[in-house]
Amino acid sequence: MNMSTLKESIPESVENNDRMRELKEFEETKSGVKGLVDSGIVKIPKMFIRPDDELAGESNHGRTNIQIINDLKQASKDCGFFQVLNHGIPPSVLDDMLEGIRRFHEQDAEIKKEFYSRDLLKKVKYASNIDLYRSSSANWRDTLTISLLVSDRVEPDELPAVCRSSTMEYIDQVTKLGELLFKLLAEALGLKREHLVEMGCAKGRIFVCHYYPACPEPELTLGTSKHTDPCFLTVLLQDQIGGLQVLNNNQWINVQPLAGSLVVNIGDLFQIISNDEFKSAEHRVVANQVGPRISTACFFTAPPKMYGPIEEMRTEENPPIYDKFTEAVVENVRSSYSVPGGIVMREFLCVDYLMEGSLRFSELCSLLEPNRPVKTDKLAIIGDAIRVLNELKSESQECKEVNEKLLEEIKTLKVEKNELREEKLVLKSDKERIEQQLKATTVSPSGFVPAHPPVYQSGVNKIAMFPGYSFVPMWQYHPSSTNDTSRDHENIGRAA
Ligand SMILES: O=C(O)CCC(=O)C(=O)O
Repeated sequence: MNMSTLKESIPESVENNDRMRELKEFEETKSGVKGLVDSGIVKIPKMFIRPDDELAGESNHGRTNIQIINDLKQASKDCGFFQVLNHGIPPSVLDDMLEGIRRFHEQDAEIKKEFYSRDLLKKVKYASNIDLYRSSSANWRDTLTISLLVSDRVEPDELPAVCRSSTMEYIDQVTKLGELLFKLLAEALGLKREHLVEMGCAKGRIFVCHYYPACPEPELTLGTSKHTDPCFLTVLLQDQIGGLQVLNNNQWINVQPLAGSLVVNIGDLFQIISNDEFKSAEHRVVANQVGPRISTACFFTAPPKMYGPIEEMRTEENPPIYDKFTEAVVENVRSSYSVPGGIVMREFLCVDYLMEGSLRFSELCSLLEPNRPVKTDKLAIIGDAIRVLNELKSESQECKEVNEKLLEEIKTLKVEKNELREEKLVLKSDKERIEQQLKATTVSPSGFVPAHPPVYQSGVNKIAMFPGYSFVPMWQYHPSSTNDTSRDHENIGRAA
């Protein structure tokens, strides 16, 4: 190989001058990697350090990518929980995050109170027991929640000042790790590496930053009650106190804190889309006389759309166990139980249950009692349906009776209307006749007075010939002593 071919063999992508200088210096030592070791280095040079996603996915201290994927697969199938080391997040980022949470919870109560809220739409809030009003007993725990569901960014000044920079850094690092885990888990399911990320599984994130104070009577309560996570995947950072337990083969197993590690567990949505290949396991945190214990869980969840077992996970031997459902259904079911819905939710979404009409029952329940938690007790729903049907039936009977009365009234009004119409016709023809008579009266040359009942005016010896006409003198009274009528027949002509 001559010099020109050697030059050409330097990859084109190596544009960065620093990197080129580092490579050349290394080359010039002509001592290789052994030379580096012999020189006594304690940190490996930058040129050997691979990108984050390759680090966790490929190098892994002598274990091949295939081995890692197989281990992930096994753990996700058997137990749904595993711990990761060499994940690429520097230990200082983990320590700072835990320290920041401690500072938040231990700061002046008045400052902390400004964040106290149960508003679901609030991005950053603090409260004791997220499910305080829904659970049967409260947990010995307070939580600062940072939700990146509605918007996938949080601005530094939205975070409490005491944990601002550590939290920003941790969110950033865990987001990247989450994407890497989804890629590896997709491969573990035999899917395309990008499949789950493209589905949006890593998009929505909720960080819950727990503070478990030392408890004077730990045997009487719990730090976190038994549940499964209603998300795709959870990445949990815990301090060294311990207390997290996972249920495996009906036994509570301690998840021993390992310095620098992160605990990962499969959530309900992952169990559903993997068609039960992966398990969403129940877990809890016991209360402790020693404390405080600090932990932070990042729930990876997804935007609302239809989910169901992934096409590739359904085969003839592996028919879908769950039907398609929307996040809204999940939310509905979840909200009817002590948060989170977990196993009940998965069972609710099971095809078998759907076949029995569970979903229909849930729809019926929402119709009967909108804005109330959905019941799953079918008998209770049927009871409600019967009650509402009876109410509707008696309302409909009342409506029928009112309707009949109204019809009757309409009939009477119609008859009255017809009578009025006839009367109107009679009046109209009367009017026309009178007008004609009137016309005839006005044109009569002989002073013909129309035949019409005279109108008498009391006390006046005059008669009104017709309404509207002036009174016409018809006769005058003369006492008989002054009037001689004996010759009237000669003096006055015969009446016409
Ligand atoms: O604090 C822990 O270790 C676990 C917390 C947890 O299970 C949860 O937030 O869902």
